[in-house]
Amino acid sequence: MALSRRTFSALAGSAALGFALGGSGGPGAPAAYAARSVPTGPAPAAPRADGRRHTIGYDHHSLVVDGRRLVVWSGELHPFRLPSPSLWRDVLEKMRGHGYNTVSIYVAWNYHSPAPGEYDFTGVRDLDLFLRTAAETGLYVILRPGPYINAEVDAGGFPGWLTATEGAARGTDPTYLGHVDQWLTAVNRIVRRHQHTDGGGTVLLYQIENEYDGHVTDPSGPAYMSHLYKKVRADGIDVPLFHNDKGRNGYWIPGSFDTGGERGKWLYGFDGYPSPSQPPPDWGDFGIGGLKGGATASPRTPGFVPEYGGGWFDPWGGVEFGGKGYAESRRTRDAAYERRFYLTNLANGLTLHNVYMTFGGTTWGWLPAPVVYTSYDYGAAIDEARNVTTKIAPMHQLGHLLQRVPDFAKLDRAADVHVAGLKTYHLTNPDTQAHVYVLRNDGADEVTSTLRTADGDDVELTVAGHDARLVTTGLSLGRRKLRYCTAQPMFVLTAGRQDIALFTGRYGEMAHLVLECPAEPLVQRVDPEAAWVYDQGVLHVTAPLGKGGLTRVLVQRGESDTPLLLLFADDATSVRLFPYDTPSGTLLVYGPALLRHAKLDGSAVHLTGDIVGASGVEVWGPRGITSVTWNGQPVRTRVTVSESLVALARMPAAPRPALPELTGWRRKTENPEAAAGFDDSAWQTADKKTSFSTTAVPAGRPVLFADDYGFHYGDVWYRARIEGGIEDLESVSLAYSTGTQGMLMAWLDGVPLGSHRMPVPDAKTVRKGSWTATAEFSADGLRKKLRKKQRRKPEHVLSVLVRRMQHDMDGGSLDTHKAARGLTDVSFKGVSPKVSWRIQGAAAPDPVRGPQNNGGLYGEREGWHLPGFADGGWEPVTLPRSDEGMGVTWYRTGFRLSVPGGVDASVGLVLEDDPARAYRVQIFLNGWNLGQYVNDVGPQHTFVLPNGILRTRGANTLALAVLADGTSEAGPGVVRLELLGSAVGGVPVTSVDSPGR
Ligand code: IPT
Repeated sequence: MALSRRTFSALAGSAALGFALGGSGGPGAPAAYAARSVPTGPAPAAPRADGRRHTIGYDHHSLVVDGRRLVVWSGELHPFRLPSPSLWRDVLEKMRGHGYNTVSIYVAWNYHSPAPGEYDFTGVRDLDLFLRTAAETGLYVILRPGPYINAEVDAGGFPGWLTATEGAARGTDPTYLGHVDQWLTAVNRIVRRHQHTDGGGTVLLYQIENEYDGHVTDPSGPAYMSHLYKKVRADGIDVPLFHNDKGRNGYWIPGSFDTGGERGKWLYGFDGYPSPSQPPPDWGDFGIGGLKGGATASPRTPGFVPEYGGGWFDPWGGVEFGGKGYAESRRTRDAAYERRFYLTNLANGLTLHNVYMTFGGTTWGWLPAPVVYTSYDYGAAIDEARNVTTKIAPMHQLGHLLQRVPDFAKLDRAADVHVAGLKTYHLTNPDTQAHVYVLRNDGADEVTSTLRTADGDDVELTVAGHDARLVTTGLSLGRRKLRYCTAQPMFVLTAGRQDIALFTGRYGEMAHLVLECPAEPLVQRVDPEAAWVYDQGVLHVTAPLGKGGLTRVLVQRGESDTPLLLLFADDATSVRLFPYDTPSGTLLVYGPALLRHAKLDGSAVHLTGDIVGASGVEVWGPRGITSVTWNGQPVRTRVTVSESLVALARMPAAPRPALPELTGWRRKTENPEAAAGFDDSAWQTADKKTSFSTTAVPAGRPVLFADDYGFHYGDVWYRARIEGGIEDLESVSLAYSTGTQGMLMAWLDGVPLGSHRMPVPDAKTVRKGSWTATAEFSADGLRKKLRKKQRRKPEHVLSVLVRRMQHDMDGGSLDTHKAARGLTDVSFKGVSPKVSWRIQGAAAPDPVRGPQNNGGLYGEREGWHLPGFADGGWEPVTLPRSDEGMGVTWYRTGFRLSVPGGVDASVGLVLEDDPARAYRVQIFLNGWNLGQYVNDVGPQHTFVLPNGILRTRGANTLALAVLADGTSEAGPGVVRLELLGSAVGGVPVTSVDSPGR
């Protein structure tokens, strides 16, 4: 393939060296390929859609953007898991404020393609808007459009319709590749406009496939990768491409497949989700520990983890192997886990990090893979309700550090150091001679030990059990030099006339900082806690962390000398410190829960952001600033000793808006399809003989797989016309395949035969993926219910409703997404009637909410879930309810919210009931399917209602579709709204289009 002109220009400039040398590395390439030619220096400024050309290169240390080293500190967020485009900005700004410089996104093919050849990038699917918003926020983007993504979504991101097409996926089958090319064309048409290389946006890197190891068994694997590579290039994508290797196998290193002669624009990446109960693995460049996998597989490209667990997904609940809820993920992979594992990555020389997930969000509608429930909170640093959790602290501290202390972009392994009781890594920057030590405690008990630094200092430090500490020596703190500090640096910056350096650690610990000062300085205590002593050219400062919030110490030699302001903060304090670059200089803002934006206008500083708890505001900035506004309101300030402006009064905590009780319910039962006389003449006939499914078609019987009839999402109805008497019927067997938590209900001539549900996953089945079962209904019960005369009739109707969950993922390139969904085989014992079938799933996809919004329940087909549906004739009821019997019942009500303007309230819907009751609920808010609640499985009880779909100042309609399997009484029980978070600030929220009918 010929390189486009644009590609050449992207290659030009100082980064060209990185490219030229990048070439096809491989196991034999020299590990010492260090391009010392790219010096240690400031990282590139936060990216924008600035219309200018930028170069993206690399050497084995790091990416090199416009000739400057960039450490990528990225967070994963899935736009499809936050169906309210305004809120993308909210989460992106939270990420930016808390130290991320990059957002990584999967683009899910199934979310954008309701049918072959149809691609929807509008409304909640507006990829262009997402990429614009990321650029406006100043974040780079790592784009990951598959075609296969995994991601705990339906079919791993493959569209439902693809499950019914010919040809094996994830290989070179021409039918498959034809569909793939259409998808990539559609995505790339948008992405092309947002590449950082030509300044249209901030797309930095682009991933093809995900965890692809099909080549182990399929010799055409390299040809498949080559096809994807060339296709993406042909579409005008010229940023570096990469793949995400599962299990650190060294798969798809540079040179492992044909890139059409193009060299040096391919990175090797691998992922990892290490268990919190094991010591963090050494997967880096340095081969510490002798492991072959990880970055050592590709010595010429920078160490890159496109996914590194920042939490973990939670499976459906139930017995032993069930999910325990996301509080548990957040507990087992807590802030210390992140510190310990991410510092180990840093110690291993990795410089491209993506935290999967940083905001997990909601797998709404029928988007979740069968293994997970609706919430994809992931135990991430930012929770599903958009609240920043305590897990943000290590992310914030590391993220700002990696962007603002350039020494970290170019580290080499240095001489081994032994520190008793602590696993120790030693690195050094060849240009600045700064030394970095990561000291890790893999035991449960706190360890106090001594580190002998390269300068010969003995540093006593304590590391808590299962935690780690970063110690740096020889760092430039503006115009002065740090000898060492027991607390972790977070940034060094210059604001106005002074240098400012922040050091962070755990609450209550004592930071000990040693600064080289050839002449005795003048030290001023801004806060009472700190102490110091000057001794033979060094200044020792000690400061307890967190006790008084922020501790400030001012170091200066005389009036003419540039002051150094040392700041000390514990975790909770550090996340309220926001460095921010403006065209007229750098600011530091302390106090609020979030700084979104800052603007300098003459002597005025205009700040916007969020207040959660009562907080003050303090600002350091360029000289000459005299006034501050916060969210448009003037703040009365005074000037402090450390040359900041500090607010005279604290801003009050955010109010907690009251939420209404949910009353005024109306109820209506449905499933008329169960009745013998129901008119199904408009339904499709199910009489196909062959299928592309991986599930076998039973000999001599029709294909009943829902996907073969175009029904790819949600519930599906079947009606069989049975010709011949059923007097001798012994039993009916219904074989079906649904994925975990699927179920069915069956009726004969309108009389309930019974229900069946997939066995609860146990140790054996939990990892198997596809769930199939056979429901056998004996005719004994039927004889009692159906009178003889009726049984003798020549014609009967069997009605079956299958709650089919989603398609399996295809992690192994085995076409497992093509396992059938719905009924797979039906047989009758004792009689051999003539049987003809009809099938009905979802109506035509909702043009706004998309195909994953609805299945084929009667109420859904009739629009009972939509806000404009007239339910006046329904029976008024109150909740909780206890109803008998099997079938589908709907409940609707409306409620109004009046959250004060300027308050960002995050609201959830909570469902609770006696866990012995076997029923489940589809939740529709303003017509949007926001999840599935399974009362006797759980563990999810709280469903986040995203603002935008939720009208926080106006009227809302809630509709609940309840499926009761008849084995117990059914609810709903308690249904209520709950406030999940509240901040003053937030972002302007545009209502998400929610057609009423
Ligand atoms: C890795 C996938 O790449 C990602 O899509 C997601 O499924 C993640 O896992 C788990 O949430 S797969 C890896 C765990 C083998």
